[in-house]
Amino acid sequence: MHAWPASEVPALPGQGRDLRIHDTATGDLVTLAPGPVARIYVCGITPYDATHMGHAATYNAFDLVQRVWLDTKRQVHYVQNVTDVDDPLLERALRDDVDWTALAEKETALFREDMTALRMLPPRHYIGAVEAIPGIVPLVERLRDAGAAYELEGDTYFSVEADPHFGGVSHLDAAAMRLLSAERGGDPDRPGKKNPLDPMLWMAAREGEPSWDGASLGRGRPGWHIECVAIALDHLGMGFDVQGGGSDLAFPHHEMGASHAQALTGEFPMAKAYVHAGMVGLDGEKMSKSKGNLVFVSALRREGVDPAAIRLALLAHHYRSDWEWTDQVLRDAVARLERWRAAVSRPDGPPAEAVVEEIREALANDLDSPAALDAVDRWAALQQESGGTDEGAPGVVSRAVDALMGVAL
Ligand code: 5CA
Ligand code: ZN
Repeated sequence: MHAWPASEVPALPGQGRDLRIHDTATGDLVTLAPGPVARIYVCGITPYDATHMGHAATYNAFDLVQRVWLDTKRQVHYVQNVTDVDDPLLERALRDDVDWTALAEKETALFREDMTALRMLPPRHYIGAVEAIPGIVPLVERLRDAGAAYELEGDTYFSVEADPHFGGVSHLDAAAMRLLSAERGGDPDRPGKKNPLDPMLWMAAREGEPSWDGASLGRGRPGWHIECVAIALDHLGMGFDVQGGGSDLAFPHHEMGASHAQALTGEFPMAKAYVHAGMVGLDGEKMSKSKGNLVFVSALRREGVDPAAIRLALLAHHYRSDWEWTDQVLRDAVARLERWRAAVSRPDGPPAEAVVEEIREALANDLDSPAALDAVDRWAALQQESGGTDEGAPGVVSRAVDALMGVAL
């Protein structure tokens, strides 16, 4: 499917830094050394109740990853999926008595608009689960033929025992895995499974639900984890640089994905770094579609909030921390945007080189966007207090803020 239009990324003077980022699989900060084309897969939305502030915060983190890479003069091959068929989407369509494809299309369109307004760079390949089915079926058949998958009452399950590295992404103990599996789309209590954690690869057609031709698997629809593996391997291949998502994807989604890919290719893990963003909450609870405690990007835009202020509100939090959305967070961001715009509206100002380097340094250091904002705050305060004589400095700061953080001043 089509993605959304790219905003321009201004070129900056000087040289960007290599990104050091926290990898969940090793539990460490790793300095990534991508080739001339850095490869990143970011898990996309399940298209209902888009785009809430939690989504926006997670996509903001991975937009920063790309901007740091682009600043090192690399190209970026970015792939994102849309889980446009899955249980929660079908359940929502049923609840609201709407056609599931119409719901998915409407929400995906809204997500594209929000991403465009927030100046998030688009993926080169934006792929729906439904359009990926012809590539998913042969992978499931291969897993089955290799003994890594088995059939249970017509459904096909992956056997986690097929992967000697299983657990190597999230490092959780069995009890925690079982709990999270039940919470996040698994069915650990279904009788007949070899291991309660085994996830479904292919679900046989159910009465009243959509289904597709699955060749030797029979009619059905794909499981969630194999969807992302098929899309990532098809477009990026094994050993790409980053797989990203919110921290709720570490287990089971990224763990199972790495296991599927291991069983298919013999390599582990699929990505060089597994990067996870913290959860955004509202009123003490994780913002989630199932709880319904959501603040939407589009609702704020409708109220006339500048998308650049929303973006600054996201950037004010370190991507790995869990944080709460409040009215004050937005008020602070609106005030900061006003200060920055005033500061860059003059033709001259304090020197820009140091602030550009500080932003670079901060973002290359595990995407420390609060430190980057702080650097610009200090420059803007200096501009307001005593000004400066460097001709063109405000333009350089303005371009740096746009190129490295996606904020148009
Ligand atoms: N379609 C799957 C991924 S393949 C999915 O998880 N979709 S989602 O719509 O539920 O979430 C999209 C992304 O937003 C995921 O990376 C998820 O981790 C992230 N996300 C969801 N809720 C929050 C939240 N409250 N805070 C931060 N990130 C969130
Ligand atoms: Zn995914």
